Amino acid sequence: MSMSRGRFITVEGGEGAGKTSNLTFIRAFLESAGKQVVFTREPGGTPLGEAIRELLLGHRHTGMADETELLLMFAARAEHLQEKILPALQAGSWVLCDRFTDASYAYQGGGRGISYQRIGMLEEFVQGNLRPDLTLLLDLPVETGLQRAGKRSDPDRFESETRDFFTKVRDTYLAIAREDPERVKVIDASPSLEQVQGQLQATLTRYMEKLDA
Ligand code: Z5A
Repeated sequence: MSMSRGRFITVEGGEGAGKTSNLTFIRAFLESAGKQVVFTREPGGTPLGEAIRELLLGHRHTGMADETELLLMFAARAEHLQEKILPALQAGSWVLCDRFTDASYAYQGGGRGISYQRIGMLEEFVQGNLRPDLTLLLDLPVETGLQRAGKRSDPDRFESETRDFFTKVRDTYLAIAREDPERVKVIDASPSLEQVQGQLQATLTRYMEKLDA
């Protein structure tokens, strides 16, 4: 793609990591730096993707096969890339996405136990060589995250999982970050919101300085 292509930034994290609380901050920070930001989420981001999200998160299909879950994630992603993400990047916008393929490795791979190799095949098939330019991983101990998330009502199909599941999710995210430290920046999400946002600001500033250098 040309040099004027926008940047693709994803935000990841386990239960109660504070994605919602911090995404608004990240978006405002990028906009104040003069970037045109397209804000979106997975699963979802398009009308078809949001319909798939309802199937995935609702409790109507509690016994869904793990493979079905994975394929639905990638079906929503194919639509999202085609309809929203790629056109926005080509138009020079920065795309800020609440979760992306790292979540498939963490939840369907680590959590459900589907092999990373299989997930890699779908990644290749759906994305070709497109990967996020920068991923911000909000990390915190499972226990702290569950306590924070516990204050919300109506847990969705994933939020109803066990501690063991969320531990595997966290470990997988951290393993991805160790393997790809250039792309994935780990943000300690356990201190106050103000301190978390300080880390986010420092990481984004460094990232933009590097691009301009
Ligand atoms: N999923 C998947 O399995 N595979 C895939 O490929 C993809 C997704 C793409 C939906 O995602 C589910 O889809 C997700 C994984 C799966 N399942 N889960 N769980 P989602 O992103 O829409 O759902 P979520 O994980 O529940 O995200 P969320 O709503 O953004 O929640 P959050 O990260 O827990 O953030 P929060 O609501 O901002 O924070 C939780 C509470 O903590 C809230 O009361 C805040 O006020 C509080 N908080 C936040 N930060 C702080 C600090 N620093 N101190 C104290 N309290 C805080």
